[in-house]
Amino acid sequence: MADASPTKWHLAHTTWFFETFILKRFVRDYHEFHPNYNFLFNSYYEQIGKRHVRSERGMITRPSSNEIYEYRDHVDKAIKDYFEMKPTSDALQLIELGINHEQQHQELLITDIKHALSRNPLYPAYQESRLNNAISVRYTKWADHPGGLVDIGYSGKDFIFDSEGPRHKIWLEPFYLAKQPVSNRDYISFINDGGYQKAELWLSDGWTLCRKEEWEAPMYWHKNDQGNWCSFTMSGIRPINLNAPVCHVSYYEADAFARWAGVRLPSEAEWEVFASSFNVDGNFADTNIFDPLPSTKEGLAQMYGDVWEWTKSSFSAYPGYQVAEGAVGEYNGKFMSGQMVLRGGSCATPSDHIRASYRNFFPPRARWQFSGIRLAKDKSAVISSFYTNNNSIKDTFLDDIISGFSIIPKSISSKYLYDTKGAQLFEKICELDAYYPTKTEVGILNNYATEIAKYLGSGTTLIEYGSGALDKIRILLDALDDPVSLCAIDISEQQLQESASIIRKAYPNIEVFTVAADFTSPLDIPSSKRISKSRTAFFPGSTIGNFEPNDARAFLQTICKTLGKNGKLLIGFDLKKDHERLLNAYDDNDGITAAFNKNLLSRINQELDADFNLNLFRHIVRYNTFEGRIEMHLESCIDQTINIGNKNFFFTAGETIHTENSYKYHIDEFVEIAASSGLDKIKTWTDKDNLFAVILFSTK
Ligand code: AVI
Repeated sequence: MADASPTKWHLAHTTWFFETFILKRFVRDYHEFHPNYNFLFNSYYEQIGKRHVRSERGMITRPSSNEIYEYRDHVDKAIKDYFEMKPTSDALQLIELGINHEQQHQELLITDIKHALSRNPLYPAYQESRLNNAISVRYTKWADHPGGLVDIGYSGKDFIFDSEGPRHKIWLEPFYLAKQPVSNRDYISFINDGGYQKAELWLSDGWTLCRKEEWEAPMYWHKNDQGNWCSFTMSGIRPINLNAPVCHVSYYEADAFARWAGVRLPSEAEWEVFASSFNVDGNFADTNIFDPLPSTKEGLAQMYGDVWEWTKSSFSAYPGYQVAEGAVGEYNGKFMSGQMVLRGGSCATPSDHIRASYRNFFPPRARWQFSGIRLAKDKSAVISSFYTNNNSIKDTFLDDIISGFSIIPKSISSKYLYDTKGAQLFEKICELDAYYPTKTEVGILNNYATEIAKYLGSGTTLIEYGSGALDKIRILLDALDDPVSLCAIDISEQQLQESASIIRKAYPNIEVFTVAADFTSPLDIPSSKRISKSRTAFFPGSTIGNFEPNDARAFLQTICKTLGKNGKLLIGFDLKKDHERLLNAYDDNDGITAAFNKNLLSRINQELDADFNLNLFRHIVRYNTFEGRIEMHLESCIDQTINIGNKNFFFTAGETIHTENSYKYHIDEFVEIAASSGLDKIKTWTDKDNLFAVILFSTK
């Protein structure tokens, strides 16, 4: 393989580096080991002279390994002798460069041996497996950065490669960085979703290469006879560890994966501002495992070691960068074209070789390095959570629309779906056969009301968040032993009063309070005349799925505060399931959900004096596998300009406005989110088809 070199060549070349740049330059009577080695072992230094063709290094049968060891001994001895002669500071700097250069080749030794062994049909193992059975931790996906003016580049006094400086300022827009690298599990979803077959996900050069090389998975992956993915490792062919970071992907694959996931790769500055607050610690070559491991740490993890992380930054000069004089100036500077930066080191990098400012670079096609993916996304492109504002006054609405339409992709907060017409349409959606969540949840509550009531005990105060028509709470009220009071919280005052008066009539012994407010903020719950023994929050309908996971966590914490110690939360949420069923639920044949979605445009027309033509937008529903959510969008059918008040917004044909996210969870994913918000699971109830779950939690 043209990029890889034989082991003995690496040893000879790193030796040649010391001979050429130190001994020949600084030691007057140095005796060159062999007159032809300069030709054989010069890698790419034009100023040093002509050299052997890179792609034919594998054919160098002579000198033998023994002769190269003799060469090494000769150079080592000469360097040692030179140390006795008090080297100049210029020479010392070059010796340090030579040592760091050699560390780079230590990594290449591993990557090139791996490649050579992988080409042997017997798939020989370099070593016994040293993989440990680390259990990976689940995690919140994104670390938050406010953006602003930051400094990047090296600022200390130790050795660095010239391209790591000068330190300089750079402006970052607010963004999120994924807390862990993309796992093999995530990557298999991309493969299964036809990621390698969809041209629209790929950069043009990447797509051409993907077709030409017939890529269908990362390098070294094979399917075994049972159709399961395995990969060639330093311990031979092994099953893929789903929780370990994906590895041996090119920049093109990393970029296509990010596009598929609806996000992007980080810039090197975004990577560095986070990495610089961590000590360099991780799975490096020193562990001798030579394979990436699953993360065992909560939070931002594996910034260092395991896999080099492709960034979206091309390798280029920082402001003020100056190429070193002479041939060593060819070390980095001349590669500042057509290469992308990778950060953080890998399981084949010596640990003391890496630092936050370290910039590795490879052409976007390269796959044989231990290269993986960490994602990032723009903060401005993220839809804010459901019901986050406490009012819908015209100014806020207009501001939100203007800011949502001024970014790419355009978006509107899903809370604006619920004006009077929108709320009516949503009620119609709940009656649709295709929209299973409402009926399924009601079924679960009916089936298990007696059991739920036992857990809640007698004399409780119920608090319902986003209470709407107050239908589902009746199932609980009917089953509960002597409930004391009900506090219904909803943003719509009118609906609250209407529903509350119905409940008061039906349940005269229960004191009913109403709070018209944004229910995501902490609230004072009015005290009842009768003393209640406990507080129970009720949050049905999978509305929690309309929150971004971080916002969901924050909201659950708010509920915990309101409940106090030993409170209980009964919450309903929609489960992950086959995509077809999900897509049908959000794109019904009667067009009710489409009308619900498009009603947003009528609302903007009416309230903000806009001129949307509803026929020129279509309702689009997608399941985003990576994020685990249904997305609703409105797609422009043609190129068009929309006037909103005195502002114009241009929509290209096919461009979408992202209008809603509806997250779907596995039960254990949700329990984990709740646990990290201070809630312990008491019991889970589901329906027979596992479509929906209702869980009872208690506060700690
Ligand atoms: C309110 N929420 C739980 C609904 C959902 O399923 O996410 C909103 C909805 N959007 C389209 N259909 C229903």
